[in-house]
Amino acid sequence: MCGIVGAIADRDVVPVLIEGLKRLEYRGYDSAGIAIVGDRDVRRVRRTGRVAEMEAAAASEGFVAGLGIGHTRWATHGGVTENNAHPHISHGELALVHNGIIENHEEQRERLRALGYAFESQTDTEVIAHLIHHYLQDGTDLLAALQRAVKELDGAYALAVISKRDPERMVCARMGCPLLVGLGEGENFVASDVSAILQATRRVIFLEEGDTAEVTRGGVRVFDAEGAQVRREEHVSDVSLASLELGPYSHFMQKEIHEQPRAVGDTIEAIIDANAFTPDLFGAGARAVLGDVEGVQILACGTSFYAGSVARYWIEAISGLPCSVEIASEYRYRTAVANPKHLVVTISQSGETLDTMEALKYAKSLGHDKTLSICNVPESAIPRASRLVFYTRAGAEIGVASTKAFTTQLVGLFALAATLAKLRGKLDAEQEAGYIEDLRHLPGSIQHALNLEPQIAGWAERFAPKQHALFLGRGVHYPIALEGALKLKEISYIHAEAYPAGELKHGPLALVDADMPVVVIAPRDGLLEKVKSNMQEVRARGGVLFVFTDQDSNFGPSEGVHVIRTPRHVGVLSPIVHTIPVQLLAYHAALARGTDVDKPRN
Ligand code: HGA
Repeated sequence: MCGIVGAIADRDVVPVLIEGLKRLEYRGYDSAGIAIVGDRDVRRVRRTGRVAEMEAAAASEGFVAGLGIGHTRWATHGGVTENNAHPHISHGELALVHNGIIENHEEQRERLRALGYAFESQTDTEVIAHLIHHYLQDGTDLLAALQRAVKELDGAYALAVISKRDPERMVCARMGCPLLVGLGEGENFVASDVSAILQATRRVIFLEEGDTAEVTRGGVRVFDAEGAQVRREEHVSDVSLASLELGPYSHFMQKEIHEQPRAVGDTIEAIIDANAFTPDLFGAGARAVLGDVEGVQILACGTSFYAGSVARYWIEAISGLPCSVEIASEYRYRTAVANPKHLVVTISQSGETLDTMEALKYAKSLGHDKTLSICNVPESAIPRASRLVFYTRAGAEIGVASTKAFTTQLVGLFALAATLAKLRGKLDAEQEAGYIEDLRHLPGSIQHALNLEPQIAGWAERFAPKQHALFLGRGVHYPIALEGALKLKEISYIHAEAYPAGELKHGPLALVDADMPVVVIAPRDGLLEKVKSNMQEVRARGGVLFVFTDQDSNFGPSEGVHVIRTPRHVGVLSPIVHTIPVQLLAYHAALARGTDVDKPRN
């Protein structure tokens, strides 16, 4: 994902921009650049590849300035080339960085071409630079030109713009992509993520949808979508610098996998303190909202979608409410039938996932006003747009492959299932006490699963030369098989598919041979005997099985069947514990293949 950082100060801001871009590297990117306004001209340096290469180029060209913007690009429109990297410049006059996608870029490009603008890149972004330049020509100032330009854009953007004609300010805008302003002493900043500016300040203002802002050394003025000046609350970020450092670990993914006992421990704290599943866990007014829902609609993307898929099993089994789960980018574009008596639950680590945000807006437009967000970042856009919120307490997640966010989301979703059940009279005191006891033991069980790392690393060596892998699970563990396959392909680039084990005979069995390792999530639950039959189907075709099962299951290794035993079966929370081995398997397979774990390609 792209990243933005900008700074205006009485000191040289180039080191601030470079440091900020390095802090954003974890988001994944393919090229990087900075632009500065110095001695009444705009200069820029861009490079494909790593920020360090661009930094060296900036140093050799003697970049020093009190005003500048920087960007890490993750290409959506136009290939990974230096010409497509940001900042984009119009007529040597203004420079702009952009996160997001401009949907009407072709139409704008035609219009600007007719006005005489020549294009250097294939990006959607370049039209914005020329559009602002066009409006500057009739004497409009930089902020007003930006405000006019954004009115003509369809799509999503976070923008920061500087101009050589206006060395005293930087202007910015947000719609659909996060952007914040950092407040310093006689210096100010913009960034798409607070981690980019923590080195300089913790005081931040989160811009809201449709906002534009003018940032000078001495202050910040924010305007809403109608152009009226508004006051946005100042926050003090509590993201710890330690969470942005690797410490003794080799990769952020490894660090974050190992942080899960702590992350889950922090996330269950409020439940343990209350010693109850209470609507208060979900914010003010939750009793009224949750008390009369007749069903649950979960909307999410990627790993969060798999967390929602686990939750469906829990919600239906524990509370008796119907629950459906849908990928947000599908839901937002289809004609859905709303039932306003259903609770809409959105799940997003960052709270800024664009498709999830748009799906929420669409659900609200259909009449859904019972909304709950499960999110890791306080004050982000999705919780702000929801009536209720459950904040996971995973801490900053730096690794691109989500790990601790997933397991803490599962904790929040389990609390929701239990709370809905209790409100509907479906959870007696004994069951409630049992679930709370299960949660209390969860960090310990996760630690036990983490201790299996050496054995799992041994398996990963065998996966490393393979091209394909199959993951199987059943029931509430099927989404864990999906998550395992996603993690493996995302960071090791081994093609991996997940199937509900019962589906094997309806096609995928044709793929199984000795070259296709088959990973099975096989806990000691009511489906274990069924899963064992599915494993026989694999063995009969010469497939080699790698099975994660509980310590107390009656399942052992045999020829072609490798077994690693996770802790004793932990009951209903078993999917959370069984997530750990598939994360470790993906991590070590990636290490064995020598891929860049924290910055996977594409
Ligand atoms: N559409 C722009 C910016 C891409 C982006 O925001 N990625 O996360 C481009 O392709 O350059």
